[in-house]
Amino acid sequence: MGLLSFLKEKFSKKKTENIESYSEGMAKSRHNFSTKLNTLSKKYKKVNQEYFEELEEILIESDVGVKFALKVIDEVLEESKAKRITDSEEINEILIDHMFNQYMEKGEQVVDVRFVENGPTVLLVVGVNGVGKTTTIAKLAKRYLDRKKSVLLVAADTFRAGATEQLQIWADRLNIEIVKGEYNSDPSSVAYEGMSKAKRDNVDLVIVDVAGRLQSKQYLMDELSKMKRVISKVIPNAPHETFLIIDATTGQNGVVQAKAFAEVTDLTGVVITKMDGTSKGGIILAIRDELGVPVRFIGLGEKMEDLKEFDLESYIYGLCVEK
Ligand SMILES: Nc1nc2c(ncn2[C@@H]2O[C@H](COP(=O)(O)OP(=O)(O)OP(=O)(O)O)[C@@H](O)[C@H]2O)c(=O)[nH]1
Ligand SMILES: [Mg+2]
Repeated sequence: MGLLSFLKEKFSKKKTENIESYSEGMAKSRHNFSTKLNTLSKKYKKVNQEYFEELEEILIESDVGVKFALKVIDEVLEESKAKRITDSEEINEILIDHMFNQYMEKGEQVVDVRFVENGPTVLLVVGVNGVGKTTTIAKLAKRYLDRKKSVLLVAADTFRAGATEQLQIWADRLNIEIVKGEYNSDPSSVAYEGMSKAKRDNVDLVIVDVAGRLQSKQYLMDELSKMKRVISKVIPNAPHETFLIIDATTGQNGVVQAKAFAEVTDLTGVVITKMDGTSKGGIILAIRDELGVPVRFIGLGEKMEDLKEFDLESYIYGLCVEK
């Protein structure tokens, strides 16, 4: 049995809350991908060269990236030849299997922040303006507060007017403390202050909101390495996690951003926001393919509870199966 049949059976028996959110949040992506796939298999009962060309187009249009699309299609061709399969619906099942496996094979699967045993765990959150950093930080803070962890926020995004105030609003709502600097002050000194306070108060989790200004790679590298140096001076081995936030609606531009950040700093996770606002949900596969870094969470809406753990099975189901 292919993965798709397995998932249909699994989730039809038990509709988890997660699967409902994925199904709902990924409706646009599903319409773009799965509807086209079904139309294609109706057009070609038996597959041929043209079928695979159109399939490639569908994959690329869903933003999985050209490299990923070609790789997966090669695999599907090989398997279908070896097994002498020509039925297009069966081929589509094989395609989904390979998309899933590609993600799995790329590296580790991990979702939650990995907490260190002693002292504060430091999570850096980086990303360019407007991708959803601040709201994601608030959602993550809430998640760990609900799990009885103490959380401190550090507003090291001092470059955008209003960024600190926004984080302050969230800190007030969540009733947690925040360390912040003046507008345009040195982000590293805010981070230093934040780490000192985290250590003094022995908080469990410190989340640092960092501006990712992409003027040039050298600039970004200098900025991030200075920040990390300062942090590790106060808390050895920190930051323990660095999450990059990518806005799914930016498509291939998001992939370019991801590559740029990965080149200058060690990312331990990616959070993909605004999945509900895009029809190109393949971006998750593209980023995993390019970076190998695990997707930790995905944003499926603007509300607090819309930040979900990334689950590959739910994602594939959301992308492929009409409710
Ligand atoms: N639909 C949807 N909207 C989201 C999601 N995540 C964030 N947003 C919205 O995206 C907008 C920008 O979010 P912010 O958190 O302010 O982004 P930021 O990266 O901190 O932005 P700057 O501080 O301006 O650089 C807000 O209107 C959020 O409500 C999501 O998963 N789905
Ligand atoms: Mg912000």
